Amino acid sequence: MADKRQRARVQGSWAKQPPKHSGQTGGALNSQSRNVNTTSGSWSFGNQTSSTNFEFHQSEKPIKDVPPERIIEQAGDYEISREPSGVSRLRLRPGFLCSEEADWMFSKLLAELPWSQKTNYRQGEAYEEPRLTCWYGELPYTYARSTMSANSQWHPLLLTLREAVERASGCSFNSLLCNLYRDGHDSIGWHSDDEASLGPKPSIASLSLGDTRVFSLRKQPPPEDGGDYTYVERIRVPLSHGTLLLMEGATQDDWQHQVAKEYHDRGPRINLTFRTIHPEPEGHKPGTKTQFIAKQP
Ligand SMILES: O=C(O)CCC(=O)C(=O)O
Repeated sequence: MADKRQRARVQGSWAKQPPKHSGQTGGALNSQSRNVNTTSGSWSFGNQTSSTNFEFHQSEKPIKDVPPERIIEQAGDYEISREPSGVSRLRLRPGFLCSEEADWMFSKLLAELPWSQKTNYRQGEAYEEPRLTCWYGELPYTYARSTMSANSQWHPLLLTLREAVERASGCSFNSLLCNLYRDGHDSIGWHSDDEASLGPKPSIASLSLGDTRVFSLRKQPPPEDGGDYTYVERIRVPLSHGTLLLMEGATQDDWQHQVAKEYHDRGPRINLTFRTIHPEPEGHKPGTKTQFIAKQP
């Protein structure tokens, strides 16, 4: 992908072969075409002599630059985009938990939460998520065509953390998705948390414990780019032990996020994402995207 982004800096197109001289008959390798005086370039294959003219034409499309990746690592509130859909904002609080607190909480949650590996579905194919998860909330949560059952047996430490996160963020949360990345090979792919059950413009609070991993965001490309992410804005946010990150406003509409695999050693990391789940409207298919609801009268 980096290579593709690099190559994308140079744009242009090779012109089609110019029209053949009038009166010319036969295929591309007829005797007249062999004698064309080539000024721009020619190719020949073995002792087969053929010539083809090429001219370089600058693309009529404007040359686009690949924006440099932005790194956000200092505490603060960051407006990352402003679109018709609204403002997307990140709020970063490294050291939200001091390291001693974060140390014992990490050990306790690693040992005491009911971690398991979930099976998801993509284009009808089952795959095991490359991380362990568990879910807390009065309502179930469906994503990637598989459902985590409602679980109201909150671990007491998670209730304490929920209160602390609610105080810091000014939001209230009724649910929690816990992720355990066992090592650097565990990951979560590009996605937005935009299931209809999260409601429009959800605020999501993410608390990290354990080894630092990079949380990456990429902007949704404009419709004319047909799903090509080559030129989109990108942000990296290293999430260290005890860091709180809030995603707000239109972030789930206009950006995707991921935690990519890493190829050097990483220790385990727990990520707690506090969310609010709303009951699905009647007749609504669980786990489908927000747009579905937006289209309802
Ligand atoms: O582990 C993280 O920081 C991100 C988790 C995440 O993207 C999610 O649970 O939707």
